[in-house]
Amino acid sequence: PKTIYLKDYKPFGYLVDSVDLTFDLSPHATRVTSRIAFRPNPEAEDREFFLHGEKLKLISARIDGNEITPEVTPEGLTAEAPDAPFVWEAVVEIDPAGNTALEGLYMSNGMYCTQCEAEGFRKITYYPDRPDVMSVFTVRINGTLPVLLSNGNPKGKGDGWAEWHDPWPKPAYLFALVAGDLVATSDSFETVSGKEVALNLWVRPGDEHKTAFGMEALKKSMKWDEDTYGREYDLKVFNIVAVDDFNMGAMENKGLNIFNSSCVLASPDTSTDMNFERIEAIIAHEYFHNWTGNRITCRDWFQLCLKEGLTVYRDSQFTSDMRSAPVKRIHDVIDLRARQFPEDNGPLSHPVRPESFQEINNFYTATVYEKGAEVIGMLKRLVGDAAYAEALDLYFARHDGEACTIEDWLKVFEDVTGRDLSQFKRWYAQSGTPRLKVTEDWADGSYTLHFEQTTLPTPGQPEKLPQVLPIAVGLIGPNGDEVLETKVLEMTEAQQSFRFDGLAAKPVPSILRGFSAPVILERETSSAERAFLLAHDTDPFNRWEAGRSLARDSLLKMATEDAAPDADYLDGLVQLLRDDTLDPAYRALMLGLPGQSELAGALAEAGQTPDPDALWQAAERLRAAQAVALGDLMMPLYDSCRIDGAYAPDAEQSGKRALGAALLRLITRQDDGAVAAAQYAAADNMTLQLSALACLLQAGKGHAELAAFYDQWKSDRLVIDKWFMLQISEAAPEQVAATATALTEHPDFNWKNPNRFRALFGALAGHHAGFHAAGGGAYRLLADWLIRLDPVNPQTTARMCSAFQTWKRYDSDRQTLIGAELERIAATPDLSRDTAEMIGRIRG
Ligand code: BAL
Ligand code: ZN
Repeated sequence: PKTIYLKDYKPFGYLVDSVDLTFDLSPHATRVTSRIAFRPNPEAEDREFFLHGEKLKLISARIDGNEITPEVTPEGLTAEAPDAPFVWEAVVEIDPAGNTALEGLYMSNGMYCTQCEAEGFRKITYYPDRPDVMSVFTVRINGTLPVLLSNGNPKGKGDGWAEWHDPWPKPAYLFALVAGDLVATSDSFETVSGKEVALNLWVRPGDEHKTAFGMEALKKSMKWDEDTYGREYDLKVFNIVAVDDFNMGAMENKGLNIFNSSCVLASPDTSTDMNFERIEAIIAHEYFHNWTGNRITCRDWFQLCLKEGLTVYRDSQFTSDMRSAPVKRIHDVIDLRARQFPEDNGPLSHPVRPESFQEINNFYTATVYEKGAEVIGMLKRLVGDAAYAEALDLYFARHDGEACTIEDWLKVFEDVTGRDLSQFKRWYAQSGTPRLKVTEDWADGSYTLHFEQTTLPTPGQPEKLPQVLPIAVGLIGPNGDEVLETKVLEMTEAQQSFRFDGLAAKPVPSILRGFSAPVILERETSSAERAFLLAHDTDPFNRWEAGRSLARDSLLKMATEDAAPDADYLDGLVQLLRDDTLDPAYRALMLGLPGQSELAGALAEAGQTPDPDALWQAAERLRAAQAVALGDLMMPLYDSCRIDGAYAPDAEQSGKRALGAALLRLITRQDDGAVAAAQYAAADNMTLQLSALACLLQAGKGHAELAAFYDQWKSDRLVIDKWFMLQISEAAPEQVAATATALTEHPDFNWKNPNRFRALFGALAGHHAGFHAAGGGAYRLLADWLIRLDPVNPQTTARMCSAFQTWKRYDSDRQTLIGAELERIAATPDLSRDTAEMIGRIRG
């Protein structure tokens, strides 16, 4: 496969003035007629007329009305084109019903829909399918299905046809078409300048009761983007469609967002609080793309973080404003450590702006998205809120309608602040997570913090340079009072010290408040000092972090030295749980333990080989110790989490249910599942039902409830995804592979549906001790199914390969077993480019 490099970027030889498309829909033989007005691009040197096109049957091609015979390859076509404006016309035939890869135009449950990002449009018709080619689109759909949708504003419709016109120039990756037997929940939004926007959320008949929350989330997002970023919506209509078969979470097509049904459909009886929060965030994310992604798009796919990092940052701000900012920050950091850190510190490590790829689909990663968002958070911290707002205004004013680069993005900050951001730009170019080592000095009222940053080599990058690190620091006096409020230290050197004078006594430092930079902090401290911060830190993130690091160190010592649970940790935890002034959601987070994979990573980092069984046992013992330490506190606290009145998926209620669920896990260890069974029986919403079932399964009980759950929900595909997932995630390690194998034989295991495939294999790969259980049964099972899925759906297969990315951490037996599976996948004939690239990188 060909490797594509950022440094080779060249503009396309032609500009596109307009695109007219006509679709004659038919499941196996859809005709796509295109009429495209091209003119020479004065910025381009090369006039080669190459149009991307894959899996297309070319029926006819014309230039200025004259039939031509282009040179066609599996990647596209080349034709002789004039060095003057001309009209291209082509007719192609495609097979949506045979398109199982779910890229381009495909069918899901009798409905036509599209996914064009990143390079799906080339499977619809011949086109310069690259984000820097922008045009207005007019679309006519001829088909017998009742609802026919495309981007932009409706232009007309009649029996068996509809026309749409999108006045905003866009790249082809934002094209969308939907045709189906759909029903809408409709509403409207009046924009800040008084324009009325029609809002529709389209679903399959039977799902109407799951649309209300999504619609409210959309309206909140529209208002928030006006209030916070001054961004107004720009079309007469905004359509959202829910689709069951979808590779991603959702897609921001202009005026016609398409959502994986799991990321938009919600109802209290079928969705958990976490589902609701995620749906609200994804609706916001896709809506926010209208400005950060659509109106200002990416010049090329190397710039993906330009839209994704910024839009993730914006959706995290939105969630912080709608819910609890500290809780959101903690959730984000848990997620970053669970998904981005392993990527950044393993064979798949790549910069936020990659410099090469074989298959761009493989770069929709936690690094591009979540680390990309962290980089924006750091930039905002460094320049301040006011300059950030000014820079964003300038970005929108200067680049509206353009396809931009990270250089354009940083330039608006440089112009607004006068700062030189060339060193900061390393965050986009340098991969790997920086380690930040901290030591201290204390003498004569002066306290000095010494920092040293290093980043280990990553694939293709043996040498690393110092990054700009905003380090938010506070100091706390021995009596627990804060003696220095949060101050942002700006570290730019490999080693740097910061002194604080005039202190009466040696303070305790609270470093990296709010997780002000995505680094691994290394500091030798005592349990007592961490317990002190757990009790006194005024920064909610670092207070949580103090507890988290106590738990982590205790677990590591328990796993490797057979140590007893840390008493300081347990004492501190009990104090916090008693504190009714603290938000229940925050207390629930305090009860959480670091993930097993995170612990394995910490051991590997320290040069030790993680033993998955020992880590599992350590977590079991620490949970048991938590239950003993909390003792009589648990039941009254659990009871206090009960909610009288109607269910609402808001921050307050979901915080209480989260704390109740965390306590129920501990209570179930002591009462054999009595309280969990009672909660299950009385549950009137999915959050309570599922958390009770999880506890029962974990205790080796709940067989009757599991069967009843299936019977109750067998016609709800999203709930059945949970049923698949839960049985694996709550199984004992030695049962995991067998449980997963049995579930692959269940009649409801529709493996071609990405949600179902991910429910089963995501749970398998996510159960650390089960996935790595001796013998390698789970490795084999996953590899078997990746090999089976690859010819059907390369994108979902390739994503799932990352389950193996940490393989070099483990002992030689496990490495041999995983290595054999990787080799077996690599040796599969006709492996997709997606999977071949991933397996190649993972094998190293
Ligand atoms: N652009 C792909 C889906 C998303 O990030 O919104
Ligand atoms: Zn996005």
